[in-house]
Parts: sequence; structure tokens; C-alpha cells
Amino acid sequence: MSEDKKEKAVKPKKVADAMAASICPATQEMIKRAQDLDIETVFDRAVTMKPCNIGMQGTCCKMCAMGPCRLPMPKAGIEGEDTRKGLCGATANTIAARNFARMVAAGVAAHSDHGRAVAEVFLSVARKETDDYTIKSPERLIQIAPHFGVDVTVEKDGEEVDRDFDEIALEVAEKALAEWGKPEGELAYLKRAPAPLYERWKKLGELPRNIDREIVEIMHRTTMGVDQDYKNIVKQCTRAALADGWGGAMIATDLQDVMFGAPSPLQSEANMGIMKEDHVNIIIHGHEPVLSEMIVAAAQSAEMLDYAKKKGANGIQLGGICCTGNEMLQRHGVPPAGTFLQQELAIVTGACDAMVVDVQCVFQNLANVAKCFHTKLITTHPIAKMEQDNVIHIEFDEHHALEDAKRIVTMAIDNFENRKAEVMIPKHKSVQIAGFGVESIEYHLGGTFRGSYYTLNDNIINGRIRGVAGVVGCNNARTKHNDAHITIIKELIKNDVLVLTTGCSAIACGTHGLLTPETAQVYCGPGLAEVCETVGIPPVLHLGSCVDNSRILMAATEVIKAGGLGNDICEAPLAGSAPEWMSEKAIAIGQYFVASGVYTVFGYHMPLDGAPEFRDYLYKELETIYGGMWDCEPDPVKHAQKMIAHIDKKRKELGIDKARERVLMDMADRQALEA
Ligand code: XCC
Repeated sequence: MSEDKKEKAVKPKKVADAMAASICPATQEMIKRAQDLDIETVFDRAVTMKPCNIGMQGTCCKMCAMGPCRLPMPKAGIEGEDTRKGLCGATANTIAARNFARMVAAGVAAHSDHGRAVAEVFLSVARKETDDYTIKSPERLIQIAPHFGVDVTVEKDGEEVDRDFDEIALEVAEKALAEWGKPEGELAYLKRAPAPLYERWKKLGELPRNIDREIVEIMHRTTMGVDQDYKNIVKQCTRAALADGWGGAMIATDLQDVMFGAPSPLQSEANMGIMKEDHVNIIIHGHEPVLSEMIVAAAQSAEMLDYAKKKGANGIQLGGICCTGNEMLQRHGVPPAGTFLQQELAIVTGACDAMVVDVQCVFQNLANVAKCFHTKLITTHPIAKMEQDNVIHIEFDEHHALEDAKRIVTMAIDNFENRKAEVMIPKHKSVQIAGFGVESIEYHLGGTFRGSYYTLNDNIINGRIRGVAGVVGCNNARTKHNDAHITIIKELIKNDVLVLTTGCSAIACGTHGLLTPETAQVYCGPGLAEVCETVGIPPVLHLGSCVDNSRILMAATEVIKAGGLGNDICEAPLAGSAPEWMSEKAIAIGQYFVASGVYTVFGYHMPLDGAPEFRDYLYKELETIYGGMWDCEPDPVKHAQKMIAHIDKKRKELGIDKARERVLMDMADRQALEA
């Protein structure tokens, strides 16, 4: 071997700098631990693998086998006519728009297929084919039935009386499930939107017909040689995205509330420190509460607790990752162990006796990490398996769900004694209040006396609350874990913007202590602090999982209904943000927020720069169509300030702009706040 080659052979592996990778101390500790044990995680891969430059620009076309055709922007930019084209002649605009549309389709498919699974379980409940699931919130069922055109009363002897409850449940279940494939008409929930918004979609010809059809149509229109007008492609993006936000995802939220109970605020904790050394630790990761509800029930049963004690454990500790974490949190107070980027690290603690996954946001590398410990990695969904042979598949079926869940919990308990001396659970965790819903915001800010969003609107009009922001979405290993979420949210609440949060952003907020009423005194501007202190709510409200972004749409609708802030969502001082997005689902969510009239800023790079004309269409022109538009701003402070500027613009248009000066925070100000 030459000297040169010898040198190469001993070159140390390039790994992530833990401090630069995350602002969360528990995460930093576990990244270092993984590196000490020579276990590779997503953080390390993010430093060794660069993203593809042309894909980043959105201009790689692999729609047919004449390609992939690659249309990067020339270094010097384009002067004059843009002559770049693929073999078929597709322009950069067409290619970027088709790629964007396929992300929307995939995102809508994921949320909506989740919704379909929930609707199918609900149909089994309504048909009384399962004892494991029941109806925990009859009120929610009665509330949503009319939106599906289902009567809740009947006439008997000239008198209006309550209709048989079982009949209502069955009809709602059938109508809900039909939303995925009904042959004609439009989605039932669209009319829940403010009337001018519904009319706008109608006029534009963008009312979704059924959920599956809009996804299929995107796939058709973006296949080789079909839709080659980027504006026309975006129209279909809207139609499909609305079928998510005001369709599949909203139905998922509602039927989950019906079966598992509508959330109301409760106290819990967040971060990996929730795991317990002397307990059987079961981490549930994924999205569908159909699975996690049963695991919670099994883990809390006397039978399983006794069995755990018999096996030498002091109890069973459940923890969630990703949106399953939010689902179990908002209904049962089960603490989330982490966000998307912490999934491998929960195993690196050495204390995870079983990680149970269903669908979405699950790293295949979990199998490789689990191999280094005693952890059983269990897949449960027929559409989501892993090729590695240490992965166990236990298929979950709603007809014997509790039995399946007990089998899984038993496996975790049996595995407790196989732990090695390698347990190292980070101490860090924070207290949080989570599980707000549309009704609890109404209750806390309106009171049972008013029973509306009147008080919230009143405080927005008088300027105590400057506006409302939805901050949602993922982590992305290309950015510092949780940094953008937390910086943006602190900047917003400092400027009196009330924040509604879901998804991994909500878990990040819990982890970093922003979900407590006490946060108000530390981080909020004086107006928002006053309101939060008076009614005892945190300035950042946890509204659930990503399908629960539908709760943000409904909260925005309630704001409009309560009056005084315009007639349409686009007129109110609202803004949206996904600081660290990575999933195609985030693009679907962004598109339905934009099409519902919300100015929506993404923090991580959008794959649009190779097609500036198409990018400008999304970032500028859409506002003239929907009143909402896309934007992208990686700098978190500027990102928040852009949202605040938009909120201020809306306040001015409404004539309620007399209120306050904007506070521009520099680093010293923020450090003073931290202290
Ligand atoms: Fe996945 Fe829903 Fe994103 Fe988190 S926020 S990384 S999509 S879990 Ni939904």
C-alpha cells in the first residue's frame, strides 16, 4: 500500500458537531453518545452527504426515461430569453411546477390515507363490529353530522325529536368514507369555510370533487406530455391541497375526536428525559392514533402493569415521537420523547425496550440503530414494513386491536430484562400544557358566558394581541434542530403575536418550555402577556398533530365568524410558518393554507430557484388570486419579522393599526430574555 493510501485508511470518519446540530441539550448528549459508540445517525449523514444541487433548484425532471433532464440555473443567471428545456421541450417552469405538484399529491395522499383509515375504523364502530373502539365524544359527532348532510333530529307526531344515535353514527361513517371516492358533487366540509372563501374557490373552479380523484389528477397532469402550463398545474395543486386541509385531514381530526375524545388542555412533560430507567419504556412513533390509542389502553391495564412488575420493572412508561406523540399527548397526557430528529436518539439511550411504528416520518435507519441495542423495533402497518431482518412485524387490525396491542406491550415487557449496562437517559425534560382545541380557545378566551371568539377578536382589535400565527411542521437535518422553531416563536410572542402550533413544532415548543402560562411573563410583549396572565393560558397553544392543522383552519374561521376582523381569512391579521420543513406533507399543508388566504413562510430552502418565474408566481402572484401566498426566509428573525409585517399590513387594511411599534430584537436583547 502506498503511503498516500495508508493515510487515507486511517482518516477519521466525518461526524456531526453535536452543539451545532441542535439547541436541545438532551439531543446533543445523545448525538455524542451515538458517536462514542460508533453508531451513525441522521446528523452525521447530513454532514457527509450533500443534497443534489439540481434537485435543490427543483429543475431535475425524471418523468420519463428520456431523462433525467437537468436544467440548473447557469452560474451567471439568465439574461434575455430562458431557452433551457428538457428533451421534450419542457421548460424550467413546467419541470419545477410538476415536481412541486407531485409533492402536494404525496402530502395529500399521506394525510388523507390516514383519514381514510380512521374513517374505516369509525365505520366498524358504527356497525358495531369492534368492541375495542367506541364513541367517546357523542357531542363531536352531533356537531359534525350536519356538515355531512346528516340529520340529528327527526319529526315524530308533529314534533322534532332527537334522532336515534346509532343511526346518526352509521350515516356519518358512510358519508365520511364516501368523501374519498364519491362520483359527483364536492367535498362536504368546504362550506365550513367563510362564505367568501368558498365562493372564491368555486369561481376559480377549484372545489375538490373527491379526495382520491384530486390526487390521481395531479399524477395524470404531471406525467409526461400532459399539463405544461405552470399556472394550470398550480390550480390542481390547490384543488388537491384543499381536499387535504378541508377534507381528509379535517375528517381525520374530527373522527379521531369522536372516537378517542376531543382534547382539552392538560399538563404533561416533553423530551427524552421522560424515559425512566426502572420502567419498561415503549416509544410509539408515527401518525395514526388508531394504533397508539390501543397501546395506551393496553399499557395502562392492570394485567400489563402486573406483568411488568413481575418482570422486575416499576411500571410502563410510554413516550411518543412525531405526531403519534402529539396524539397521545393531547388526549392522554402521554409525554412526547422527541421530535422527528430525535427518533434514533431515543434508542441510543439504551432504555427503549420497544419502538413501535406505524406510518410516516419513520427512518429506515432505526433498524440499524436498534441492532446496536436490545430494542425491539416493531412495524405494525401493512403498508409500512422494513427490509432489515431484526425488524418484527405485528400487523394491527381494528377487529382485534386491543389483543394486538397487548401482544406488543408484552413483547416490550419481556425485553426489559435484556437491557445491558448501557442505559443513559438524558435528564432533560420540560413541563408543558398541551391539547388545546378550537373549543378550548373559545372557552379560555371567550368563556362559557360569551361562547365565541369575541374576546380574542376584541383583544386583537384593541391591539393587545397583534395577530395570530400558526407555526407548524417538521425538523430538517440540514438545519439546526429546533433552532428556527424556537427563535421564530419567541420573536412572534415578543411582538404580541399569539402562536398556535402543531406537529413537531409543537413538540419543540414543549421541549423548550414555551407551552406554559409562565412563558408569558418571560418572553411575551406586554399586550399578549397581559391577556395570557388574565386568562391563564400559554402564549403558544398546542393544537395537536399535523392533521390537526385543520384545527388552525377552523380557529381562523371562528375568528372571522366572531366579527370585526374582516369577512374572509385573508383579511384577518394572521400568518403561517413551517420553520424547519422537510416532508412533502408540509408542501400540501402550505398550499392549503395559501389557498385559504394565509401568508405562509417556509424556513428551509424551497426547490424553486431553478425556475424563478414559477417561484415568483407562488411568492407574489398567488396573493392576487387567494389573498395568501408562499414565501421563504431561512433567517429566523427576519422570518418572524416578515410574518409580523404581514400582520401589520392586515391591521392597517382593517383600520386597527394604531396600536404598537414593532420591537426589533438583536442578539443582546434575546440573550437578555434567555437570562
Ligand atoms: Fe413528520 Fe407529523 Fe413533519 Fe413531524 S411535523 S416531521 S411531517 S411528524 Ni408533521
